[in-house]
Amino acid sequence: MDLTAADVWLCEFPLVEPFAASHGTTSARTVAIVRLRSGDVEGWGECSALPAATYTAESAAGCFELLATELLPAVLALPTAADPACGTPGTGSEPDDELSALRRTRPDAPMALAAIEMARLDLRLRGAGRSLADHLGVTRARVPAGVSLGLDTPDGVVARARSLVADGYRRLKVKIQPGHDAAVLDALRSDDTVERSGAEIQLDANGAYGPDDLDLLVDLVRSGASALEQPLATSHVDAAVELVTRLDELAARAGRRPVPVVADEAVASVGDAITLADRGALSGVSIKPARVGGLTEARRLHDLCVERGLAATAGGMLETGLGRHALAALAALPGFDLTGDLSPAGRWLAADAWPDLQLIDGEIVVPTGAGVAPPPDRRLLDATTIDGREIRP
Ligand code: OSB
Ligand code: MG
Repeated sequence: MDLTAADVWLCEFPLVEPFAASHGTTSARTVAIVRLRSGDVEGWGECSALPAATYTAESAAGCFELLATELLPAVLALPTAADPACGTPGTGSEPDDELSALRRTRPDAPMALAAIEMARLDLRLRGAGRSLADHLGVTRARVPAGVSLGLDTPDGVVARARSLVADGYRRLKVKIQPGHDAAVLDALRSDDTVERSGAEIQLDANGAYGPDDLDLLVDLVRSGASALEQPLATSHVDAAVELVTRLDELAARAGRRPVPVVADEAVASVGDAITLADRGALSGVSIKPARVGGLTEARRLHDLCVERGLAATAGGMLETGLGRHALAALAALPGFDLTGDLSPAGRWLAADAWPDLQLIDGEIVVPTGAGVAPPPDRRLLDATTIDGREIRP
């Protein structure tokens, strides 16, 4: 399957509302999209880097440029796959070896490379008439839906939470930072509508706390948080060890499973997760395909979490319907025991070129069509395009 052309777009999708986290506020979703062509067959890939390099060092526009000038020209020179049936069905972990040289020269571009990996996989799966869910060997047809809430006042968070539990969500991941934490959680826990829904409340700080904040973080767990995602900045490994230890002790006294300290920004690879797990600095991982360089590494991280008894959650990046389809298939693997960022793209995007995930009775339907996702509506894609390039071999 030789590639005949590649395209990359920089698109801007309007957001339903701005999304605020301790690393910054996103007001419109600029996103880089890749298409690979082999004759009549197309493969699409999303680069989930955010509009600005806040969460990680990559940005959508920076990735667009890198893809157009360096990565896609290099990819056009590679064979797509020796085996058009994509390796052994159901293992999902066969390495895309042809990409490994590029990964070594560009360790700083996991999100751009994840887009290429997704497009290559989509192309191969579409050619073989197989779904991503089948390729990964997933076991579930539906997964519990989960949704994130940006930083806001306690009243603002509660108002949004009420409408989200009415939509069927039973897991809310609430952004916190110093000054926007205990009061927000207390307001949620004392709201009748939210409490009666039985929704669990996870907290995500994007690394906004330090070693002096451990008492506060433990108190958030005492007040009912069901997970702490990246509470400490990635450099505070010793403090993370102490936090994990204190939460383990708290759970042992209560005879319960510990509330997990979930690493997000701190884990860029399976190697990072092993290092932190060996030190006792995490008890769960938010597995984001983009952050770790693609679905193959995400699958390996899932397998590691199962092997080590770590909590695993499928992490989102405000993706379009394309990235959200990939996330839903991944999240259907059996080791994802913590509800992830599994909301339709429409929770964030006011317009999208891709069909969206289906949310039914608080669950997301795992897509089973050929490829990673259905193809986009080209008129909508063109209408949101800021820049586009075609690359020929
Ligand atoms: O920290 O989990 C995060 C979005 C972009 C970058 C980082 C994060 C997030 C989210 C949104 O929390 C989750 C989602 O896409 O639903
Ligand atoms: Mg996070």
